[in-house]
Amino acid sequence: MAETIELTVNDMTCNHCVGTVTKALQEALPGASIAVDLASHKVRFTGDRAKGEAAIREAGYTPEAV
Ligand SMILES: [Cu+2]
Repeated sequence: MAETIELTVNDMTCNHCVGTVTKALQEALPGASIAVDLASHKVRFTGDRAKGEAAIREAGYTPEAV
């Protein structure tokens, strides 16, 4: 069972951002379980933390530890 990573992405401000972050994570972590919540700015995914953080940064957002 893969570990679930939880991050805060405060510069994710609308549903377009949610879509961009979700797509970036899907591409970086094929087969991962991914949940992005706009209201809480929380991003959860299974798999490699560093890869997920890099994907979020490359998409133009700032992942922070919860
Ligand atoms: Cu947005």
